[in-house]
Amino acid sequence: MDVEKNYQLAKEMYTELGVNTDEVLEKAKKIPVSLHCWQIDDLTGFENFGQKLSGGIAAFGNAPGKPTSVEEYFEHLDKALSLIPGHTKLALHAVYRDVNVGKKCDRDEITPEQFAFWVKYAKEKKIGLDFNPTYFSHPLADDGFTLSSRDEKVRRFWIEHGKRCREIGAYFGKELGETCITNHWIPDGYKDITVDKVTPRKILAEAYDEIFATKIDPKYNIDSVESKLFGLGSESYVTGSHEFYMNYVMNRNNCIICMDCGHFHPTEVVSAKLSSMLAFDREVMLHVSRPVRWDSDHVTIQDDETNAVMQEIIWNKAEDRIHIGTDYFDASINRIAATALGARSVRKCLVNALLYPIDKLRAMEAQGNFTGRLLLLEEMKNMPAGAVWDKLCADEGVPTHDWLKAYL
Ligand code: RNT
Ligand code: ZN
Repeated sequence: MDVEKNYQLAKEMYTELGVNTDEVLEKAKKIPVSLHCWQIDDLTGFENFGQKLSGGIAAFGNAPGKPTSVEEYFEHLDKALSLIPGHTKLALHAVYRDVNVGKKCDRDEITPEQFAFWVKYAKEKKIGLDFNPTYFSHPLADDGFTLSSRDEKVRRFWIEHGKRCREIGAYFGKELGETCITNHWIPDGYKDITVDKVTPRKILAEAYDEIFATKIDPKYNIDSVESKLFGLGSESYVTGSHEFYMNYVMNRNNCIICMDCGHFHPTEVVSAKLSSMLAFDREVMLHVSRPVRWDSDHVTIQDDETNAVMQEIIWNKAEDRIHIGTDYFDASINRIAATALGARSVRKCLVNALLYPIDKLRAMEAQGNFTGRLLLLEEMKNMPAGAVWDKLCADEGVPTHDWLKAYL
């Protein structure tokens, strides 16, 4: 396949529509996509190698190839990263710490030095780092409550964990010269009909107030809080709902909202929510996932919703305010391929969005030319975006279609 020849043909076609594909390529490479580190090993982590995931989330499937050691984990991660073009960040979870560094401790005492190997890795790979406290897969999360627990001892443990994680996030930001987003998600909730839905939310707001009390330069670390609709075992009530976090963020102004595409009612879409955040100059963290009937965490693909999310970002020039991250874990398919596919799909959708003649579309909309708007939007779907994507891969030194061969 002649990537260059195809690209030149595509370039000509886009030029006729007023789209400069060379500029598109430049932009498309630079937008950070934060790849979660946990599809590689079903979120097992290194803290207690081989431990089972728990806390309202689960990875289903039994595909062979799950790493059996930390060394193997990194071989697999290296491989996945070698298939992903463009500026990548890696989103870590606290359970991916090196327990052999420093004194033996639990999650309320973790330190930046336990993550120094990740900083080294990130520098080598020229990637950024994001972070996530792990408020689950732990005995103190077993009764279903962490930061909104009524048990002071349990709550204190997790508040300390949250504080430590922000410091680690700031350490990443300083070391790498790229802001770290530390995303807080808790599983807290009740399985069955809940009569007091307010008390846990008041407790949670106070817990976050404490976690975020110390100011950290947003150049180094920004915190995000991730809402959820329901979880396994918290079907009736989740303390950290979307409304709770929207109110928290607006009232306190100490963190930003994180929206996971799988954490809303099945007919609700994140792409429809972003404009309301942008209208008030709010920043948003995204967990781009693919919900199939529920919060199933399927691998991100180029579906309508992922395209729509990227269109909202690109068409509103909001790349600096909406932070893109992935979040999925499917153990039924090859984990390296899954990791690469999701990240590639997200960036493909970014390329697709960048290739639209958005100024023309906006002008037609403002002038009331809805016929032209619809006709052009439809026409764009058959344009050769794939040839531009291939060129991006070739420029970045990652395979175009060849990587599929290993799996076909
Ligand atoms: C869980 C949330 C959360 C987790 C990760 C592992 O429903 O989506 O983001 O998937 O923290
Ligand atoms: Zn998520």
